[in-house]
Amino acid sequence: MTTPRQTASLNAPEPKNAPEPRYAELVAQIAQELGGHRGEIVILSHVDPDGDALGSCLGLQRALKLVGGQAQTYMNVPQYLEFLPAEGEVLPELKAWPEDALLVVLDVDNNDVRRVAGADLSSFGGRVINIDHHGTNARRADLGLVDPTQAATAGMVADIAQLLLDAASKDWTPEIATPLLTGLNTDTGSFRFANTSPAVLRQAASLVERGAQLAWINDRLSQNPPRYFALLREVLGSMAFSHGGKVVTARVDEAMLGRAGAVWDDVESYVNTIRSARGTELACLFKDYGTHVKLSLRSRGRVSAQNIAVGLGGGGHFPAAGATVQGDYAAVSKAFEEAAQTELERVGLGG
Ligand SMILES: [Mn+2]
Repeated sequence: MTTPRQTASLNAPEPKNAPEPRYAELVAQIAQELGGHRGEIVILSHVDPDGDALGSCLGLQRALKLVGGQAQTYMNVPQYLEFLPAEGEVLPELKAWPEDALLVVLDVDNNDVRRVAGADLSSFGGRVINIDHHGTNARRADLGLVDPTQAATAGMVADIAQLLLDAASKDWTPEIATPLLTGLNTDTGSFRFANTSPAVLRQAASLVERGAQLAWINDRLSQNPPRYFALLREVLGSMAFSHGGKVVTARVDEAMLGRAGAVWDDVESYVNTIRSARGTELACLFKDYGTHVKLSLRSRGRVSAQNIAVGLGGGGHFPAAGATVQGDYAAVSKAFEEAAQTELERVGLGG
């Protein structure tokens, strides 16, 4: 499959969406190395962390601690996910690399230094394990498990946690299973997106059997503060349809955040609100920072959000992807509309 390219400035790799053929072998290798490591295991994920980023990190950290390891996640937890970690369990930023540290990077390509958050990777010289499900991953870790057929990184971490617990003759706890189920839940849009495969439902069922609290996760994820509704009014006010109603967009800028008393962390969920507009194939939420614009893309299963994001220098998955594009809103929205048109034409929806 070729990927349409919209700009000349791309150096993102071609997405590879085939399953990882050595999956079981790599899971076993990673579990063995993590379980045998003496010294601290530093766990990191991506900027703008989501439920899969935090859930994967927290599930792994808790499993490693249960089997006697030292593990610490560094992440700025967004407010809507603050219910998941205990106080002080996740630290915002690693100041200095511990001696003999092993680094685990979850849900993001460890080579993408602009996307990995929580520590300065350029000052780290130790071994790196990478576990990810993005097809755009360049696969250059010391030990990597990259399987784009997985709906979430958390499902892979669950397989690794199983082997860690087995080797130490320890049982699953709700505290380990719940964050991992949160990752499956959020990356599938609460088991509603096209990536909700039989495999991910089996992974979810298995985590519920191991004590994961699905109803609690959904209750906590669905709670919104009053500023959410104030910003929702702004987002709905900016909603626009294009390409004969097949594309829906909305835009948020600093002034709108100011009026609603909201922050950028609050914005991410609105793309899922606008994507439910009937007749649309593609939704895009523009986060307009003035000098650059962040795009959050969601597709309905016919057009590829990933193709459009990669064409704009970003990445992601077929149903959900994103890009950060330098330039003002007018220029970036024009580039997006062109990329969307190319993708609609590619799948025969261009007319
Ligand atoms: Mn993910």
